[in-house]
Amino acid sequence: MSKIALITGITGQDGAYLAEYLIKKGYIVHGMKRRSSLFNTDRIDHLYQCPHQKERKLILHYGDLTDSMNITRMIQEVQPDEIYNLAAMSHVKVSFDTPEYTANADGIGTLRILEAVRLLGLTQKTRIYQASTSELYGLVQEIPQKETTPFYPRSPYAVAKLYAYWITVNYREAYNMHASNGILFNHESPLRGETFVTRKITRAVSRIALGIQDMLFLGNLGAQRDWGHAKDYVRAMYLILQQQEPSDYVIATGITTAVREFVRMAFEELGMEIAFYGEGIDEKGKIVGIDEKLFIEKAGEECLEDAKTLVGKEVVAVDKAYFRPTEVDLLIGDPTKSKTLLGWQPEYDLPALVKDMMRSDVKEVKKITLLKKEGYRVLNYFE
Ligand code: NAP
Ligand code: F7E
Repeated sequence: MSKIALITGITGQDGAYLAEYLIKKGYIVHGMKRRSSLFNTDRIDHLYQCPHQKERKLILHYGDLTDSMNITRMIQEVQPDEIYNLAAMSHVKVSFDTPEYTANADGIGTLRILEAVRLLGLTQKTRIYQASTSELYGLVQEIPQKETTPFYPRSPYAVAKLYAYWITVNYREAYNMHASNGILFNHESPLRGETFVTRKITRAVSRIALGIQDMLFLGNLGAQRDWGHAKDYVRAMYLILQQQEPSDYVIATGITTAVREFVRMAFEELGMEIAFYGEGIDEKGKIVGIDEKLFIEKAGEECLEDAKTLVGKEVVAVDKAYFRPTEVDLLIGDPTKSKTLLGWQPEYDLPALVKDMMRSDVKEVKKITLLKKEGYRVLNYFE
């Protein structure tokens, strides 16, 4: 008998990788997706199966974390062995603009799932994974951060996730449920949303190098994050639910890097050297050199002449619109518990992550440059 998993947030970065991973393991995967007036399933289209097909491995349901009746009905229909609660308004900066909605979806949404499992009498059948976050550490009280480090959230997003963290622990203790938190540090991939900083960078660097964008505007270049690859991190989610006892785990690489250095690594992937000068709001990044052989290998000979004209030009600047009212300056995780108890080990390091993201974005931008040549209008997104 195949195990049945229900993934909320299946259309997101992690949902897509997790669905693929679980289907390969023989699971039947049910996914909850929000209704949208346009199709919003790009990340899982390769897994999609027509509803008329027999013995489907992927079944989608409309749903929303803010609607408890809908969640309860869906869990009743699916009778899942495992629930991965990945759905969330996941953008920290946006949460300052939508604090009430964020609290409802990210905080109370988790309660709705736990309570539905309890009311449906599934506490002994259904295991629950809650997508907790390194943002809980916020103004860090200890370096590196581990499971016992006190939390100090610094955004409406993090405060909502703090509620979700503790209500998961509470239901575990009160009702003997197999409910666990994965405290995941930042994880990225070619599927990362375009407004998170790593994807914004790899996308913009590809567009600048291939001549369809002039500038990359960023916020806090000095912020440091412990970045891993989403493919490695969804494996950890699965492992957490396979443990006999529920518990909470930090998933991280143990290495931290500044946003500025991530920009440098992205340009370096294409053989371009960038130097930063100035401070604070006046800091700029200028192209100071190009390794032509590497550029041709990574981006193609046809773009080289245009790329050479970038040498000496400023291509990165700071825009305070991207600053946050309260910032999380430094995150670095200690994954000792997950390595020891789960046997989890990441396969990607940061250079391999940057390479994977750049390869994918350069490929994407090349398609756009072809369309541009055919007269299509190409927008310059600075988000
Ligand atoms: P993501 O790409 O932003 O995906 C979020 C998913 O949640 C999307 O499928 C989105 O649907 C869905 N969603 C948003 N609001 C919803 C609602 N009210 N009802 C139902 N679905 C809703 O996020 P991710 O990077 O995959 O992260 C997955 C989870 O891990 C999130 O809970 C996030 O907060 C948490 N997390 C992420 C990281 C990280 O570095 N990526 C680290 C720690 C924790 P649409 O496609 O319709 O927008
Ligand atoms: O920002 C700085 C920004 O938006 C990273 C979510 O998945 O990971 C993510 O949250 C850092 C911050 O991710 C820009 O100020 C500079 O210090 O990529 P981000 P995040 O806020 O760390 C955690 C673990 C989650 O749980 C969240 O769901 O980069 N930064 N300039 C910028 N950030 C953005 N987005 N855009 C900029 O222009």
